[in-house]
Amino acid sequence: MIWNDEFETLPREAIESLQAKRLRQVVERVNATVPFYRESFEKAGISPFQINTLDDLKRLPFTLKQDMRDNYPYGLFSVPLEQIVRIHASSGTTGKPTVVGYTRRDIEMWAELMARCFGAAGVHQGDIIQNAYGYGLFTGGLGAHYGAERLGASVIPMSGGQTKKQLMLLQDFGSTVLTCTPSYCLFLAEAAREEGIDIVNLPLRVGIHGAEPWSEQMRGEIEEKLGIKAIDIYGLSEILGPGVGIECIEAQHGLHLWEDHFIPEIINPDTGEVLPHGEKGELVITTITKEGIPLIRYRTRDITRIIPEPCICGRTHVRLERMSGRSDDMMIIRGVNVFPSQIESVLFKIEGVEPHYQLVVNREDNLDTLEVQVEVNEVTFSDEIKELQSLSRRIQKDIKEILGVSCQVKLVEPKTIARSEGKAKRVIDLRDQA
Ligand code: DLL
Repeated sequence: MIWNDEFETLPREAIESLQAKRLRQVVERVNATVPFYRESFEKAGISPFQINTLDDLKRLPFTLKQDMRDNYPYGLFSVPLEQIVRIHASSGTTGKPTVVGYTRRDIEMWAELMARCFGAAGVHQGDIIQNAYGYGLFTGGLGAHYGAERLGASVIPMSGGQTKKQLMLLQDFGSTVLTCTPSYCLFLAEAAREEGIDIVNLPLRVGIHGAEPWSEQMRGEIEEKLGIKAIDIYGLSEILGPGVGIECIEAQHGLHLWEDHFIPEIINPDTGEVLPHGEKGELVITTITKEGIPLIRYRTRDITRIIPEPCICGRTHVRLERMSGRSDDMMIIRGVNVFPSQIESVLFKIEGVEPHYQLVVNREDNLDTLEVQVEVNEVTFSDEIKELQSLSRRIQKDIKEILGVSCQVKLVEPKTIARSEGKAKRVIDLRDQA
């Protein structure tokens, strides 16, 4: 369902002229209200009045996560605190969190975009949405919640965790839509199997999964194990939270990014050069309507490409290919660049292997090593050593052939790898300690 027909199907020229107008406004505004931007424009020798067309965007400097840290907590806000009605923060792995503030209009806009996302995923009034994204400083829970209410569906604010209770509600409340990370979704499926719950035959119809990278193979696992359509949703707290982009259920290919509110660019992460549509690189986003904390050319670190072809669903907003991962998560193993999601794709094609894995990177004698720890199912685990050895050789060989990287494979017992209620931790990098 197209939630906002007027905006979701705007002709390309109309999108671009709206973007150009909004870009001029936001650049002028941050220049006037955020000292960081005034200084950064000055340093780059550019006046906001020189930004007139979309093409001028590339003349502006980037904003980095570090800039948000340096201006912790409120330094990048563009309105006085009295106008901020909500504050979220993303934890980050080191140091202080990244803080974002929303005005009343920002919250309205967020709810509208999340309602569009639900519509794109085929969700409508009458649906019962079990929201298992965490409520709290994390944007997932409240972001999806407000969108669900805006849509007019019934939302169950379950939050993450409490797996047994999740399963009880899925059965008793007849949830038709589940929102949670893809890794937690598979965990729920596993827990259901153990409890003897026939999850495939529950009313659940759609899963809306994001907040972490996942592969097409993982989608297959989820769809099969839960008997649902699994939809990829993208977002980040710095830009909004969930709802920056989503796949449509018609194509399930590429995430429509709401271009009346955001301008996407793909850059070469090493040089900062803007790449043409279709080429893979780092996603950079400029927010053009946000009031609380507008960001100019924010480097997301997420790796994707813009799919230039129009979509069959009728939406005119560009699509981003499923994220391969974050450039910070990219492992460089003896010179070969590898994303965890690429290893995931290889693993999930192999019979007997469970969709739970972790990658341990280390350094021995100045050489990087990669150990792939992956669970095997009960049946395989009880096999003879000979068969287990042959399975681990097969995994090693497939990874080498497809990704060009050598690794050690450690097959582990079912349920050895820690399950996550939110974002899964796929990589353990021991190199700094080596
Ligand atoms: O994860 C917001 C969100 C909540 C998105 C619920 C979708 C669903 P952060 O905690 O700030 O915000 O983390 C943002 O997570 O830069 C990506 O690296 C990653 N990420 C988010 N969605 C996807 C996705 C939320 N669909 C960071 N595929 C982003 C791959 C994703 N990575």
